[in-house]
Amino acid sequence: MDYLARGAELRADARRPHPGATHAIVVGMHYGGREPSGPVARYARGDDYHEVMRERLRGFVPWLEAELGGPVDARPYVDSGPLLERDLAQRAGLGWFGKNTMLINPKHGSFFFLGALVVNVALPVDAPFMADHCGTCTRCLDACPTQAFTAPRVLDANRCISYLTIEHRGEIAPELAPLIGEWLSR
Ligand code: B12
Repeated sequence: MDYLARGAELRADARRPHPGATHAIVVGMHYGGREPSGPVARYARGDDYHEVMRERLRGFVPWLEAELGGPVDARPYVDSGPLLERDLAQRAGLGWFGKNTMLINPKHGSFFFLGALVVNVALPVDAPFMADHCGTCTRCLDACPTQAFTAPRVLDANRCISYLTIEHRGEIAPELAPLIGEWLSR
């Protein structure tokens, strides 16, 4: 994940990647939290979410322009740029950082993608989500097959099945492979 280091400076301020940007509209999109788990992660079962969400965010711009009565310079982000999407989403009031590092919404849980439409128009700003509803619960930490969390809200990506099956090149360490089980073969 060298790409993370490359964008570090731009990520420090969500306005920087898109010159002129002042506000962000942050959205979530469900990806089947109620579907059964299985060898293929729920998020990967449908069409590529980057495309789907970017297209939907683009489709939102004409509506916004009509509402505001003028052109809006808007750029959609779905994993596509140096933007801290979870951080923005927390600041936009969508949820809190769970112990598994996912943004959790009190009504919708954590099985949703995040996307942002960065715009150059002043909009009313929602209050950030300040509560932490995790309490003493550690179910997500305990459930991780490879024990990838070194502490609550700290993920060792080198042990994360998602990292190992998407980003990692080469052989998977022999001590991790059995823990990944059938997910390795898909
Ligand atoms: C790299 C990456 C990964 C890596 C590393 C993930 C990690 N947790 O470090 C890997 C490949 C392992 C991965 C896996 C997954 N990912 Co991912 N990933 C990303 C990506 C592209 C960048 C995240 C990143 O590292 N940014 C750089 C660091 C510095 O930022 P950060 O981790 O967000 O943390 C900053 C802030 O959010 C904040 N912050 C974070 N935690 C906390 C906690 C507290 C208390 C506070 C105050 C602040 C704070 O401070 C940090 C520094 O500024 C984002 C998209 C994006 N552009 O944000 C998706 C993203 C985070 N992933 C997402 C998803 C869905 C997943 C998976 C569920 C996919 C899957 N089923 O396999 C798994 C979940 C694994 C897990 N438990 O985290 C979603 C999360 C949606 C949500 N509801 O939270 C995102 C937002 C993509 C999207 N557009 O929807 N992912």
